[in-house]
Amino acid sequence: MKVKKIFFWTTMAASSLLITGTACLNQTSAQLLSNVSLPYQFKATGNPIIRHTYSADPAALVYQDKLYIYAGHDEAPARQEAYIMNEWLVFSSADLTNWTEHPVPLKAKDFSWAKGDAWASQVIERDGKFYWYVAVEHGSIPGKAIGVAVADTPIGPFKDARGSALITNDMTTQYTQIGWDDIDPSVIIDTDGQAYLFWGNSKCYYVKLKKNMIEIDGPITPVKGLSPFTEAPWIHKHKDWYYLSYAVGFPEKTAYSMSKSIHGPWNYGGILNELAGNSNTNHQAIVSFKGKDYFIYHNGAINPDGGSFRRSVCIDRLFYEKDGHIKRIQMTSEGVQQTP
Ligand code: FUB
Repeated sequence: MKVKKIFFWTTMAASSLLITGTACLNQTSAQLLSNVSLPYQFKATGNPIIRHTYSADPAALVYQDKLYIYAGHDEAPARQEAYIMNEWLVFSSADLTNWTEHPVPLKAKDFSWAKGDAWASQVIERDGKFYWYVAVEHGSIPGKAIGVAVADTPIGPFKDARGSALITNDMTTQYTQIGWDDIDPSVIIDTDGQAYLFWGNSKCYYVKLKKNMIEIDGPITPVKGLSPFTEAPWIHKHKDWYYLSYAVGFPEKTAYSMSKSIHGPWNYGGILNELAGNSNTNHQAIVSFKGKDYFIYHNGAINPDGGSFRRSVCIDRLFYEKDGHIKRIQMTSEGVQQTP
């Protein structure tokens, strides 16, 4: 069993968190230092759903009867206003109330060519293998890069699938000179079997992936019609609409565009989510699970030390209009109901 150290400041009432795992968190203490054994079981009693550790940039995967959430781990100590993110975390639930945190399945250092920064990511399944697309800082090509890890199960163990980055900053300098545009990968396998990778900061790009899921298969193309795009694209399909949701402005709201084709044209659908409390970023995943649709995001709501660099994953309901538009998300502190 793997043991993870958790440093957690909190003054929340004991009743706000039910822990059924091997560690018991004293919710009334000013500073909490405890060891949590993984796998670790806990109950979500509202938003944020994860309160024993900080979690950011959620990506969701439904596999068999479970929802998996893959998140970056915010490790910055209280009052340090910069990201410290070395690893990704995975959580699973069959009912959105009872959750398990699994042993850490992937770290930035698992990519030998990467320097660090376990930023946003997404996992997708194809032919029984699980592909995890991640943003990291490249070790030798200046700027951020996207790598891909592979596993035989949704909880790993994952290993670098290529031994090199899939996307590097020099592949997109014709579109923007910044070094952090190649982040926030989101992936989809279309109904005809073609896989696509979307990503970006300031500019949103997409590219076809080969069937092996670890090589690109064509030119990198900027996505048009998303303005003003900041980052955090999430591509998904619902009925016969493609949706590209993404962060706009800064601090970030979430907006979306929709199209009948994955190649566009993308029509702006409006704001989907307002500023997420106490966090200047707002990174979403959208998923259907057991007949309902969910919006999974992070905020900085954990007191007193949450904020933009100690973020926490939340889940609220998402509703489509009859014409395919998406209703604005209502962020709640109660969160979602337990699924049957
Ligand atoms: O977590 C690091 C970065 O912050 C992500 O890559 C962005 O989407 C923003 O959430």
